[in-house]
Amino acid sequence: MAKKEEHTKKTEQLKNYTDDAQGQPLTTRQGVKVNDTNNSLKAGPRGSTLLEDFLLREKITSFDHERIPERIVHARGSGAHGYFELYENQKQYSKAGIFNDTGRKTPVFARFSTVAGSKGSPDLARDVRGFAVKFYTEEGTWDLVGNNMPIFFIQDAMKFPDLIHSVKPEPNNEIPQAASAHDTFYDFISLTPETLHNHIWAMSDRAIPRSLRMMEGFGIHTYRLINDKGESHFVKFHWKPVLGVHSVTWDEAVKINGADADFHRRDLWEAIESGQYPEWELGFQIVPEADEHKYEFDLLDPTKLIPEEMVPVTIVGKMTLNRNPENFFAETEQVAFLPGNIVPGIDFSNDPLLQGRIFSYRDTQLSRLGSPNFHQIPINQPIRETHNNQRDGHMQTRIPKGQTAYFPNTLGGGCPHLSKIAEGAFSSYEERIDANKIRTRSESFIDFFSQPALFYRSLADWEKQHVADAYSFELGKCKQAHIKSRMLWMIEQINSDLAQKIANNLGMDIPKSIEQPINQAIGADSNVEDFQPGKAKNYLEKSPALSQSNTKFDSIATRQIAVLVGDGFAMKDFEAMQNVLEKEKAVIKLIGPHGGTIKCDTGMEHHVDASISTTESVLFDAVYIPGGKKSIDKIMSNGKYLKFINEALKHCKAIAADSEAVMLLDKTYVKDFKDDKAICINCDPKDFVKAIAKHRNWERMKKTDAIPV
Ligand code: HDE
Repeated sequence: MAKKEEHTKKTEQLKNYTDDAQGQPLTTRQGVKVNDTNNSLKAGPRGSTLLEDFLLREKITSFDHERIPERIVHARGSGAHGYFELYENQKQYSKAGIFNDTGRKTPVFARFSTVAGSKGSPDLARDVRGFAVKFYTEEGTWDLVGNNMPIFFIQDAMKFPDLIHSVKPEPNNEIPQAASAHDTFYDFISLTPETLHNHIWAMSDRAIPRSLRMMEGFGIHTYRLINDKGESHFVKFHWKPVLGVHSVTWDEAVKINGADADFHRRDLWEAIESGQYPEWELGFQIVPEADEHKYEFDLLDPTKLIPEEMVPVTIVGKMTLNRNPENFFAETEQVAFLPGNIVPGIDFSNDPLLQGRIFSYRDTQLSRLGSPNFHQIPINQPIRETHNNQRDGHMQTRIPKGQTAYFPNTLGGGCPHLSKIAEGAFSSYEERIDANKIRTRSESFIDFFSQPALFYRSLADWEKQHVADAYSFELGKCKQAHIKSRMLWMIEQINSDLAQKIANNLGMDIPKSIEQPINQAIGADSNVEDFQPGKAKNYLEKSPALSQSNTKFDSIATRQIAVLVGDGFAMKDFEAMQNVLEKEKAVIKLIGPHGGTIKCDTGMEHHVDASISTTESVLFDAVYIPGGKKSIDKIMSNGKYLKFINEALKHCKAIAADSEAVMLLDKTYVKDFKDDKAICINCDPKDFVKAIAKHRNWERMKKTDAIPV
């Protein structure tokens, strides 16, 4: 599909900064035309090289300084442009233009990331995913910098460096990369029980998404919406993916990291290039001021979610990502998100994690991007004009006119002048606060087991199994028995069955008690007893919204279907399947024994998308094998094809085969799964579509352990 031209104000603005070298001569950075960029200036053909060579110096100096520090967290990321549209006016809650004007297309730039790994780490690490959106609104830029899980590991910004130091590669040997399965992380987690809720999410399938386009996003913190009467409502922001929430298995994740370390980045890029634009709906969970203390948890505690069954999510609009960046560095790398970027109509709550973030992000950009002028980098520029008396600094690219750079002034005509709130100026919500200055943690935050227990109870059996497997893998990689033992005790507070399964896998016993205090994230002069969690409370038996088994299963758009073929494959079978799959917008890839082209049984030539030796089963959502005796004979003699099918089977994917291809299935483990709902033999292609739309047949998991791939 052709790329649609986009005309958001941000796109128009960015066009002024793009360079296009098509048809242009190579010049120096000063504009001088160059006739040789291959050889340095020398004293004679064999040197030495002359200091005078300004062309060499310019080229090499620029190269020497190409790198900027990678983000301390969220270094590995992928971004895209798009827009946000509001469904219905939300003026009862917020006076923000973006939530008032249904006619607007607010430009956005979104960046998705892993947290722990370096910039070049693989996409399928078990990790939280960042979900950051910059809204270029008419009233200034609003950044909603969230994650794909609705809670965070810690309750106070003061603990962030500790958390990140524990999960990053260990400082003595810089091992392991992009992995939480190591002693320092579990040392910290086991001593800091506030982390357990986010941690169990990280052990769930949410930490290994099938696609960035198939994960939820959450603002996490409670924010405020402010209406034009100055009234405040608490709000939690949710992003719901139109394609539903889907994940891969851990075995796939590990293999994808080797087969295509850019799996998520490529998937996002290709979906947008092909016109299958990723979409998320934005939702509000609104809590009136009067209900602030109504719940069993504190709204200011970022380790707690508000179950959707207690406060429903109201969908208010949709974000569509429809344009890939022109240049990764200029846009995705240089984009600077700041939770402190808010606009009138939106305000902060006193969540102590959020409060610290408001400071941290601006600070980090100073060392990452090198100057307080980072807002002038094109991707970071607001779409409305900016005027103030902040001046100078490294890389100032504007030329502020006039004699004055202070306020108040007469010499500059009093400009830039102030605006009243009624004219759109920001003013902070006038919350009444009457308190002592105190360094402590609120006692209302000290419940660490209830919500992880709710999360686990709400999962389907197959999800629970994945969680048990993940804990077993992670703790199995830890070396220190005392850390694993402490973790087992903690997990038992969440769920005894889960703890027992993990203990069995570790070959350990769950300890009856552990060293006190359980919670060590307190001050030395605090009364320790006041900060120890009690048993898990059960204020809601289950929250179905937390389980991926209740997500959407209605589309196979952009799903990658591997069609395994050899020369002479049956065109009739293939065509019937192709027509139905393509109508549903699935992406069909022909996997041949060799690259180039391949002939079907009618003699027609087909382009081979990948030869079997260059691709892997884990990169696809489903497998189809058309008949054709010659083709099947060829495929059957190649073990990689058999492995391909067995792996798809093990990962619970839909597999379809027609006519002679059934003989091939009999050479694989599929022969033992013929009554499986997602094995489609000589079936109506529409049934295959239904099986793919289900994402996986997780029922199959009960029998797949025996498959040796
Ligand atoms: Fe971040 N975080 N964070 N974080 N975070 C950064 O800012 C920080 C937290 C999140 O695509 C850094 O520009 C502190 C919660 C995302 O560019 C840094 C605390 C949530 C991204 C930083 C948190 C996030 C970051 C590193 C505890 C979900 C990537 C580079 C108080 C609501 C944004 C940068 C992008 C990035 C600090 C906790 C999400 C160092 C101090 C909670 C999605 O400033």
